Amino acid sequence: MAVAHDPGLSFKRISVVGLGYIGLPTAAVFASRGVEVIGVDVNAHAVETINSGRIHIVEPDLDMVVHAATVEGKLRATLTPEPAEAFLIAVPTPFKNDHEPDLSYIEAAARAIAPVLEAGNLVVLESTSPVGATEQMAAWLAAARPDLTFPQTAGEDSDIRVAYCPERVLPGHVLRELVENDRVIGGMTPRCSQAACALYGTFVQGACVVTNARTAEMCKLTENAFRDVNIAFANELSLICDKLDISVWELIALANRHPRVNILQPGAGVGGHCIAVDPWFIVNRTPDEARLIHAARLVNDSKPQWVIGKVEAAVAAAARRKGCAVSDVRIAAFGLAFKPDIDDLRESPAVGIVEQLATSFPGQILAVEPNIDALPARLATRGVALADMAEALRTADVWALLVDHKPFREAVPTPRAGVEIIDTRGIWSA
Ligand code: SAJ
Repeated sequence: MAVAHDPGLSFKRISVVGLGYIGLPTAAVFASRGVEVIGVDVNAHAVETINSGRIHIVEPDLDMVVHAATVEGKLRATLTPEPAEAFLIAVPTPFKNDHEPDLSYIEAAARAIAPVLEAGNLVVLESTSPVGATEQMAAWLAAARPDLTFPQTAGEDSDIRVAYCPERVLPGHVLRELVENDRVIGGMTPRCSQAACALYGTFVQGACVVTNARTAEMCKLTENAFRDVNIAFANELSLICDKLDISVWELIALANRHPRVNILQPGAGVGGHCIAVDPWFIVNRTPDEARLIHAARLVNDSKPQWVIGKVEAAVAAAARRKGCAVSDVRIAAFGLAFKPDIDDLRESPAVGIVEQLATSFPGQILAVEPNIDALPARLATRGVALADMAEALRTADVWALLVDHKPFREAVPTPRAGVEIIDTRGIWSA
């Protein structure tokens, strides 16, 4: 149910807890709409950087918005929470070794804001979370503040309103998607939802669609699990086609001509901070039921190892053809980021592939990554060299295309005689 924003409810001073990839853009967008925003983070470097009008993360145009918000005095960062009308919690929710969700950051944030909560406040959880996390957060808050009432016991009459409102923005397009995307609002009671709708109505142009907290939690996980399953289908097809000597790129293009078929693209694996993580929150809670979602995770997680096997075979073939030792074969890896046209190397399958190859082929690897100036330490210390595209194409015997960045898509190279190509994205061999 889409809800009209209640003009009677307006927020003049809010607090965003966790100033990372979601919290900082959200804080900046609220501030740009004239709301006074207190950003809270445990990272002193982040707090200092933001207060000086700069940013500590990479996202197009975010630096300008944060700069303007701090200069106008609308955004201020601090290590310690202060009173506010609404609190948005956007802290990490990683998983532990056995894929058990780790809610310790949410617990720490709840305990940190509890002392400054006042009757009438709204607390919104935005972090991607397993089902039940919002109720758990409300329980932590209630335990810390027995003098206040919460929705789990007081229902509609609670002093504090609590809701789950997941972010669903695409890295690289965060500022636009924050404003334009529809927003799922999962209040613990209808009044909690109403308050959260009023809060997001400050800047959201998409619809604010109301449900309960558990459905909203599951909705976020479902969106990313849906994408993971679809990418796994494409990745599995790439393995099948390789075995059957069929071009998977041609196959997918042909199949996608069917009016109800829309297969995604295979790649070197699934990276980033969301799609490779969130489906595990479903599998962990319902292991017997989530069989397809689990299988998709395993398919996508195994793809980098398959690519490494292909590169190793290509190196052996190149050595045979040149009549040289394997250690004399030069390998070029094109792309290190976790997806095209960004500079984010964290949780990137390409980095893992190059790192493992560098152990097997020390001093033989050139990495071409047009979006960075220096290699991460885990590659530099293993003897990988950062090269430009022309040098890598001129000198390498094996070309491993790992990420389809724009420069690679736009300048499709003509292979030198004998060059071995492993094209994980189908742009140089399709
Ligand atoms: N990938 C493929 N083939 C494809 C599409 C993607 O191999 O056809 C790979 C990418 O190369 C990358 C990984 O999947 O390694 C994830 O990239 P992505 O662009 O699919 O997603 P993210 O992680 O950047 O952002 C996702 C988005 N979720 C969905 O599209 C359902 C975004 O809207 C979410 O807000 C974000 O996760 C999040 O924060 O949860």
